Amino acid sequence: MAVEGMDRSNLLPDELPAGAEVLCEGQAIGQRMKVGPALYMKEHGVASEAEYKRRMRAKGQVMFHAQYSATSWEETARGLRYIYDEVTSRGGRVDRWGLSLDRVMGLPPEMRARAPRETGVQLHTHEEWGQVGQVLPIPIHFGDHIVGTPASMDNLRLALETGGTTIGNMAHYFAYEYPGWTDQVTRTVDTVKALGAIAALKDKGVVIESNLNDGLGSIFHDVTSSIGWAMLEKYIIEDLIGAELVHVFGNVVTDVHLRLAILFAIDEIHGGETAGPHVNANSIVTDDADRNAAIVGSYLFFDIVGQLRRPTGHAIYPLPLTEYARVPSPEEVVQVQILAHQMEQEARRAADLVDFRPIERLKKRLLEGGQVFRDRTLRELDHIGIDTTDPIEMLFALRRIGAWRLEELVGIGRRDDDLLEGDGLTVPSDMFSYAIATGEKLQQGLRERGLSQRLRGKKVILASTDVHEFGKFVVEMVLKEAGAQVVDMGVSVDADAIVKTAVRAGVHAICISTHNGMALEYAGGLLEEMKRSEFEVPVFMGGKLNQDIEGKLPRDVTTDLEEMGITPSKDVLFMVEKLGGVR
Ligand code: B12
Repeated sequence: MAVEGMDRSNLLPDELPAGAEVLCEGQAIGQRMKVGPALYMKEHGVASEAEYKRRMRAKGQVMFHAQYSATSWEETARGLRYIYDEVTSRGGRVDRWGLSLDRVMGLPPEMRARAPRETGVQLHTHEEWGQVGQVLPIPIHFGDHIVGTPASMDNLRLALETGGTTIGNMAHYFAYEYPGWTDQVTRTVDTVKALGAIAALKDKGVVIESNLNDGLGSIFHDVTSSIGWAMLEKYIIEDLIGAELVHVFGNVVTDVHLRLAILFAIDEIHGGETAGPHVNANSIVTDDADRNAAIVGSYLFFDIVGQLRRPTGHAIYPLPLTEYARVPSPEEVVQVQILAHQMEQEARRAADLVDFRPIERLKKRLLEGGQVFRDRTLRELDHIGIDTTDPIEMLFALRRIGAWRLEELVGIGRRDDDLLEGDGLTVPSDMFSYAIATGEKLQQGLRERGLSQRLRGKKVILASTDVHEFGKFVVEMVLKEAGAQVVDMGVSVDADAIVKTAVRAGVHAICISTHNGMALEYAGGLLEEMKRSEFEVPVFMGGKLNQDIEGKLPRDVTTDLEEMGITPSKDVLFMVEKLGGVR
């Protein structure tokens, strides 16, 4: 079934090089690349995280993952040492840690200074990269902004040299934009080259990681689509490229049945062979840290039970209870690591009470639906003239199609003509259900306050500054219910693009959703651009209204934004009321 406007000529540019040649080049570079040694390799006598993980798995050890990054490396290193020492001295165990790089690290070094500063650490020198592998005696997960970015080759080399062997993040290739970067051909070619290098290092235990909830996989409405997507990634990375792929998931999965079913499904997709990186925390929490203790305790219990039942090698990630507000402090990381360690004792005592039959049934459904999604995607791509054996064509075409169009085209909830009966087989994603419920509640509030159609005749631009799109999705639901005409610019939109479109479309207001600790810097750039274009309309900003300041936790900047003339608010109904008064 062809979709209008979707054929080879408008999915692929003319000048794409052949995937096989780029792969060969990457493999040759990979053979010359040096891996480590990191501190953990020397301490444990292993060559890679995968080897370390398999050893721990054989011992029946449940592993724990910690994530911590301040904005400077110095502060990050200090925090990490504190976390490791404190958890260890209190009888806990951290088995691996993840580095959260600032998104600008995905840009070539010469472009980084011009991009707005966001949440996450920046590594400025070779020495800083070198210290990453030496700071703790446990494996490092380079989960963000290495491969899949415009800086894929350089970042891969530096990550390997410091001793990283689990390298992310394939998901970023498909769903992330990098500020000011528009050349997707070069980015794709470098990504495939880097994957070729990783394939050459497979025997040394180097693996490429993809976070299923951090790319297209987090946007699909149906979990079977995410599982099908995992199968597709495996086809591209393993069958076409020859590298080893591992999957992370879980950030937007609340339901514990689903968490376990996805874990087991992923393990089956990988033939029960790989040592998984970690199961991410369920980060859909409330704005009350005390309540979050129950949410975190519940998923930790079941994630641990899952590892006891089926040791996939995935480490457990305890989520700091203040997740909803901002990035955590080292003390908040320690608190929840200790909670998780105690939870392991509880889970070991009660694991036999869990009935896995419903989970196995759900897993089977996910795998069946996923297989249909994967097969249909390959068939459709082939049908429109994409060479499904060429990794460059595959990556480029899938990125262009995007999650929503792909799901519309091949998802099992939309089409039930073959292999499966569609009814009742979809498994709605938690995040999507949550966003819809939030939007509907706000729409109801709008009606109760008599604000329906208050914005009729108003044209409004809506955009997200970064990858977070559910806040924007909810705001759009409300604006439409209020009768506004919404110009949706999507996610990861640069400020100058917003102003250009705003001028062209003659909008009455600009609404920005932002979450990455860049609110102040982004607002400054936007206002400057508006001034340059002599364009003046009200600007609303919502989401996480904070700014990362070098070395410190992000600071709330609501007052600063107000002083600049922006209306900062998380309250969408307040925005509608205010906007209703704008002529
Ligand atoms: C889901 C999620 C993700 C998903 C996003 C999936 C997707 N496709 O959208 C994924 C996994 C991809 C992700 C990635 C990252 N995330 Co995130 N993520 C979250 C999470 C868990 C939920 C956000 C969400 O969707 N909430 C649901 C929506 C409906 O609520 P909302 O966004 O708050 O919107 C409401 C209001 O704020 C308001 N609103 C929103 N926008 C607007 C706009 C206007 C004009 C108005 C009036 C109102 C308004 O209306 C909504 C309805 O009430 C939060 C933590 C949390 N629990 O809040 C972290 C969080 C936002 N993420 C965070 C970070 C750091 C990241 C990363 C940078 C991590 C990294 N280093 O890679 C990356 C982003 C990289 C990039 N390039 O952008 C941080 C931000 C830290 C900070 N600024 O202090 C948070 C707070 C987590 C944390 N504690 O560290 N994330």
